[in-house]
Amino acid sequence: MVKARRAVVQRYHGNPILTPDEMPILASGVYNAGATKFGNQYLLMLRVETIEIKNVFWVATSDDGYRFTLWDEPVPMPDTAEFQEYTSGMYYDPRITPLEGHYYITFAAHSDHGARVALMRTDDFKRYEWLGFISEPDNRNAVLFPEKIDGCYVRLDRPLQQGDRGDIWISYSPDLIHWGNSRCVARTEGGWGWKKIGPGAPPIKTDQGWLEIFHAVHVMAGYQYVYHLGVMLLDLSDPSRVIARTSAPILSPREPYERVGLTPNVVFTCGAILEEDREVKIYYGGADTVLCVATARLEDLI
Ligand code: M1P
Repeated sequence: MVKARRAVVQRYHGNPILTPDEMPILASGVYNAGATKFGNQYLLMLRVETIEIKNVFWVATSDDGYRFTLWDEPVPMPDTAEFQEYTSGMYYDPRITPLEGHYYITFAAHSDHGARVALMRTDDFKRYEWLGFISEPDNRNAVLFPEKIDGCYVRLDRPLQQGDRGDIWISYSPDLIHWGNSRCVARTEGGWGWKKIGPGAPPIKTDQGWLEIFHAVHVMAGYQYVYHLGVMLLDLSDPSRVIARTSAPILSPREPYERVGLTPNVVFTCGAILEEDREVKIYYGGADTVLCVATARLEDLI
């Protein structure tokens, strides 16, 4: 067995980059952010947990990808009876995909019906168009591919199976609303991902395939869920085919801000940004409490 000379993923020395204390409202957590480039800025859409344990989304922007300014108000959400019914528990984990000149946001909607995937669209991150719920329960962690493949919109998600298990699935759509032709892409396996695996950041296109950073969960001592990050490469023209998948996590909870918080021992990503120089910035939540960033070389991830 050979010990790698250095980790593929490097934590930013200034982590965490956002904490609840910096929020304009009283918050107990700010984490799991969708990420994109917006004009010449970095933009995060953050999952924020208020001290009343209610969830809101909040936008923050930055010139350098590390120092973020929080906007003054939360993201305005729909106020329809349908939206209220299916988000009566909470809504969380926004993922942003630039697609055909718009920004699409998928997120989880939770109620006593279970968890569903919801979709909205924006051009300016101020006004949002509500597009509806795009799955039945129990499904979440949906990420859209940033382009059509073979004439279809494509997504990965994580339908939940019996016993709180989950695999990564793929579905196709002609219009982003109606989805089908679903099949399983990757199953739980190994010591660090035997309980469930799910899509993390929206897929990144590379010459060698779609790069998908995913979360993987194992359970310690019979009850403690531990969330890691892994990476897999999917075929460019048939992303239901896995070309390669890491046998070890690329990031596991290790630092105090990843091990102690609202939910201990969690690193969880909803967004990563590929830079022109092939550095990948991976934004991730630490212990469901703070927002962190880590970097990797694209070729190392591949
Ligand atoms: O507490 C860890 C994560 O648990 C849920 O993720 P999942 O549905 O993948 O198990 C979500 O609440 C997520 O936000 C949270 O970080």
